[in-house]
Amino acid sequence: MAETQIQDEFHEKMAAAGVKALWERTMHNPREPVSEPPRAWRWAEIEPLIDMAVAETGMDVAERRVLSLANPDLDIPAGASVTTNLNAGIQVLMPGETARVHRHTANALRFVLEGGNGTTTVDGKVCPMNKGDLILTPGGTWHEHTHAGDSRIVWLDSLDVPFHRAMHTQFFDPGPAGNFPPLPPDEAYLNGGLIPQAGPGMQAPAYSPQFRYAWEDVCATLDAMPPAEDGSKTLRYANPATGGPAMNIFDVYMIELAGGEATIPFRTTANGFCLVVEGEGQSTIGDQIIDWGPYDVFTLPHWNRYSHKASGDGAKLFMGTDREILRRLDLLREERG
Ligand code: GTQ
Ligand code: FE2
Repeated sequence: MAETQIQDEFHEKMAAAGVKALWERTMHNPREPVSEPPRAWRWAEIEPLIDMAVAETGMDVAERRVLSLANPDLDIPAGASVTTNLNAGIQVLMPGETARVHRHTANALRFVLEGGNGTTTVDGKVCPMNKGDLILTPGGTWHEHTHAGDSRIVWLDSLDVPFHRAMHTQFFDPGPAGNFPPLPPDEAYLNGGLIPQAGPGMQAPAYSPQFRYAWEDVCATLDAMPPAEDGSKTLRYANPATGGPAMNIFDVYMIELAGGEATIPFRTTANGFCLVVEGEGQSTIGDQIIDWGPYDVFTLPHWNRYSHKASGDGAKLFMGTDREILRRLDLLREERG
């Protein structure tokens, strides 16, 4: 706004009254949402920072030793986001270290990059953390980490904290842990289609009763399923009791790409990020091309049309999205092709 405009009486009086002229702010009403460009974080750059972070911090100082992936398009002083509604970071736990029990309203997941003899205990269920495992801590569940191995454990954390921040629904309890709902062990859910029913001493929770999704099971399911027309395979980490998303408003997938075949272009009002689990390739996202390799992370910001293509040997991409938030609000739009 020009200096002279602010000086005039109309604008002075509007400012004093706390109003603004809409016609001076909105030049046009865009038909399509404005989107951010995709962003990528390179494992080659992050990996050396892990040892430096360990040298820099004890758990007494850091509580959680997390390198947050800070998207410059979304960064605010209150905290980093990887994409709209989701954050992500690389967490490291050293032998003998523990992270104290706590719970929060935000949904959280960990995808293990370097395993060892570590565990996450979620509402009393002990979940081993082996390479490739996914461990959920749905909002409200008590969780803590232990490490009885002899080398570092590294995982990708992702939480829907930015959404809770926007909704002002972020609550945190430091522990000690309260009463856990009595849940069957995760093993009781490992035969898809056979679901333990609630009964005496067994409560049906509002979230997935399964907290750990082992890498071997993911690979076995991918091997057993047929590819789509573009050669890709997509599996959803589901709440076994409902077939719905792994966590209420936080949806996660594993995508296997055949080498050399580009996926059918797709765009959605949802926001996602991909962690490259295996393989190398490139993704065309909006008007950019992102080359990627193991443990790189890149974003799929809303309404950018995207297509993935792995090099000769194929690849696996872990994807987290806020799709469920938009779907439940009837705000999901998706276009293939
Ligand atoms: O591991 O419980 O990256 O509570 C941020 C908050 C991880 C966790 C994060 C958390 C955790
Ligand atoms: Fe936590």
